[in-house]
Amino acid sequence: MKAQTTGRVLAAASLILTASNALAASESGHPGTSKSGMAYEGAPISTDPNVAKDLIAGDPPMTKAEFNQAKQIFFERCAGCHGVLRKGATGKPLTPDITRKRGTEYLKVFINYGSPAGMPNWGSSGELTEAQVDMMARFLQHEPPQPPEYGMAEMKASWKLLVPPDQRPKKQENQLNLSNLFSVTLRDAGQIALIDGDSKKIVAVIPTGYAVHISRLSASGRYLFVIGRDAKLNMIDLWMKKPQTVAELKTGMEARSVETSKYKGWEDKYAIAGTYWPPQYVIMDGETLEPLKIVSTRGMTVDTQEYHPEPRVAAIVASHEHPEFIVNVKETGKILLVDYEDLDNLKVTSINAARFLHDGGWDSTQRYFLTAANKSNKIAVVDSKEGDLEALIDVGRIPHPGRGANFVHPKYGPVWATSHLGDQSIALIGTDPEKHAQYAWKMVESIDGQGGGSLFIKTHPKSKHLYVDTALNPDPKISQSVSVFDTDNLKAGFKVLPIADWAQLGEGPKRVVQPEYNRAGDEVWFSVWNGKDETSAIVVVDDKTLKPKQVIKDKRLVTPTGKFNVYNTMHDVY
Ligand code: DHE
Repeated sequence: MKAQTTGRVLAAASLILTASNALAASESGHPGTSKSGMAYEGAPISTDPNVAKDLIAGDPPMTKAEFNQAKQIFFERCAGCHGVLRKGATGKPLTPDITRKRGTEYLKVFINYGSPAGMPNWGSSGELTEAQVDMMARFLQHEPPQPPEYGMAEMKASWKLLVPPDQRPKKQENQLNLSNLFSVTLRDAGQIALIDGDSKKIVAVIPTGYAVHISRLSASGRYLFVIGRDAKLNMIDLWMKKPQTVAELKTGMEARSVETSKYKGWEDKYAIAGTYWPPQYVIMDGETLEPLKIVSTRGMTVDTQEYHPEPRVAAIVASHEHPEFIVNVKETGKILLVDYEDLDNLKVTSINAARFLHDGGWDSTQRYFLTAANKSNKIAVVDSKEGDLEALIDVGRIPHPGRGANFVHPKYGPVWATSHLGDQSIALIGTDPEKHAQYAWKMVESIDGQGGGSLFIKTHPKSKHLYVDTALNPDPKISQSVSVFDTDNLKAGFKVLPIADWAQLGEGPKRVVQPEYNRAGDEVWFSVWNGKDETSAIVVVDDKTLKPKQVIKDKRLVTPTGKFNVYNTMHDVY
């Protein structure tokens, strides 16, 4: 099977639905789906192929070796969209009651040539051999083998308390300006880089889980939590002479989210990680990562009220209003308020939102959590004070805010903005029910950016600029640049900053991804995300002049994606 340059493994996605279908087709060899779109949705999971049950007898025949190989391919390439249990999510359900009716030949055509709805052309693209396509078509007609569950015994066995709290420094032992330190995901290296925001020097490179996803800070800012796709969680003590991992826990088999308790009196007390597989979350001790409480998210969907066996945990934020974690459950479309006051008598409020919940962030008052229900093209708003759903707002196609962007609009007052994967629009939502009640929880304006395929949008309370990336746009000109708006004069349209050109990297996809401000709010950092074997960079832009200030290039900067400024992440500034 052809190796992937970037290590990103492909799965279907009808994500990039811009007018550039022709471009998409030429890039991916598949009509309607860009290579980047395919790459975005799926990622390898670390499920051990040898753990599932023996070959299930029945038609169509498969050898045990074939079954195991097909299982591995499915987990790596297909589960991202179709779900591990093939119940369907972004991709169609593929349970045997459906696939057996279709039969081997029909399934082979689909796997070979894909579909305009977003299924990649695995066969004709050369990703799978003819024999593998045939094997996958047969495999799909068998009952899906379930990866193993992962409970307290497994978690405890994986737990490593490398430096116990009493052996850690009593005060900061290094000279770092911690509040302007950046934790940078080095995606395909399985590491993070700590970069000093003042000198722009890499001060440490720390091994973490596989294909790291995000970093979050403890409420005090002392501990950095990094979660890998393989669900390995690293807790890094930034006070040590040389910041290093002080505790580790494998929280499951596949994960994307981690957060820590932030409510007054509960700072640094707990951490929580949500997993894609098994579908559950775990609450841990905030100083040691000792797993304390595991809760399954399996249950009924919000709309059809059917049982879903695999509702994955997406974004998690920590409430500032109550001792609660706010947990997005993707497939059920429910948002959980998990009260961590009494873990033995756990109170969980389940809020009906919409499918499929993904990422989101706070409004500027940090009372309302705004989050994307991406396949419903809606933003759900949770009032964390009252503990209920405030609104469900129709926006553009496949909203993808990251944590979103808060600023004061000249007419509508405080707004929160999201960009979209599926179209070029940027939705502005009024967030001030006190002084601008007539605009609150409405999409007050939709402005056009330079294209679809946007993943992240960002501004800062000290800035008058709104930056929008378009990392997954099929047109390299667009994916390698960002648009920037003047928040006082959105009508003037956007300027385009050719970030990747400024980095002067030569060959490679060079996607420009995730704006992140420094502590002062006068610089914005962008990753120029290249292939694993190509040179990547971080471009620092002067927010006043919109000119490049510095390009950080270093051979250790392998596939940088997310960047997390300690102060801004710790205080939810965006
Ligand atoms: Fe992410 C955030 C899931 C692909 C970079 N990503 C998130 C969050 C979730 C998520 C649930 C919110 C976490 C939180 O706030 O608690 N991401 C997924 C996926 O399921 C998906 C679509 C496919 C996959 O298999 O992983 C996916 N994500 C990507 C990428 O391809 C990106 C661009 C590069 C990468 O590193 O893999 C990517 N995701 C990010 C980043 C954030 C993120 C940088 C944090 C943004 C922030 O500002 O908080």
